[in-house]
Amino acid sequence: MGKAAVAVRTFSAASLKELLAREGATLVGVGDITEGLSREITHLNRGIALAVNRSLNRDTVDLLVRLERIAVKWLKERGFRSLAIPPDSDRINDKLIAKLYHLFSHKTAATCSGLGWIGKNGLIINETYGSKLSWATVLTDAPIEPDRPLTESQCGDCTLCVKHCPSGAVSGQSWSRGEPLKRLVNYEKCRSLKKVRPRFEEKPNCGLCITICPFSRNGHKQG
Ligand code: B12
Ligand code: SF4
Ligand code: SF4
Repeated sequence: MGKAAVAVRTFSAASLKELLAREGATLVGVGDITEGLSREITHLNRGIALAVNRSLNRDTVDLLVRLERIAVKWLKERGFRSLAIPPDSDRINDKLIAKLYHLFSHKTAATCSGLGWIGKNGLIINETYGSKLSWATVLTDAPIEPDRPLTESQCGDCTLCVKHCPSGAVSGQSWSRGEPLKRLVNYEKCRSLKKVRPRFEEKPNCGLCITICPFSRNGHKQG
């Protein structure tokens, strides 16, 4: 006789969400990220998506890391395992941390927790804040009730980021969760703009696809 399935009791993350909001998070969601995990971390099938309404600068990274630590501590106190994915591992010159961003994309946790979809600009679009938010993710094995995912683009007929991208990097295709291999943005073109426009040297890039987006014009940025 086969093994009887053991029902795992889920619990609400309402108190964790409230705690993180008090500590400065603009949005917190929980996603079932089972489909988006690489082999090494399949046991950590919940993603706590954290977003702050700030540009991705040093202070923002520090705030996101602090929020991640609070979530990790909260989970540990309840006996659960977790893994904090650094907000901006690309710019941190540390071999171990640099490996983590290949294990998981913040965009996956954001769509799985229903906090946004992937816009034609390749970025997470939240319907209130657009793509102005900066993101971090804590993966965990805690059986938290997940929020409802977003699986389709809500960009509609808009093509503003396609028309205005100075490097011609945005292809204009629409994202859907069922078609993960679509190439929405040519990142080589996006990166190459830095070489010809020295004023972007200190920045990761021009960011025009954020400011031009109608969804980004609503929320007032804090930093
Ligand atoms: C490397 C990197 C870059 C590179 C390459 C871009 C890229 N690949 O995204 C470069 C230097 C070009 C870059 C540029 C920028 N970046 Co950048 N970057 C990253 C970094 C460190 C890793 C991204 C990565 O390689 N992921 C791996 C690939 C495979 O996944 P992905 O494309 O990110 O996401 C896909 C999956 O999530 C999938 N997906 C979505 N939902 C689901 C659900 C399921 C179930 C599955 C299976 C898959 C799936 O669809 C996504 C799109 O194809 C992330 C931080 C992070 N850890 O996420 C920031 C990040 C993506 N960057 C960010 C930003 C802000 C920028 C810039 C605006 C720079 C700036 N001026 O600040 C530009 C924007 C250019 C653009 N239009 O995208 C933000 C995006 C915020 C947002 N609202 O989306 C991030 C999340 C950093 C952060 N902590 O907030 N970036
Ligand atoms: S950051 Fe600038 S160059 Fe890169 S995709 Fe956005 S608008 Fe284009
Ligand atoms: S500018 Fe328009 S097409 Fe581009 S991401 Fe925003 S809503 Fe989507």
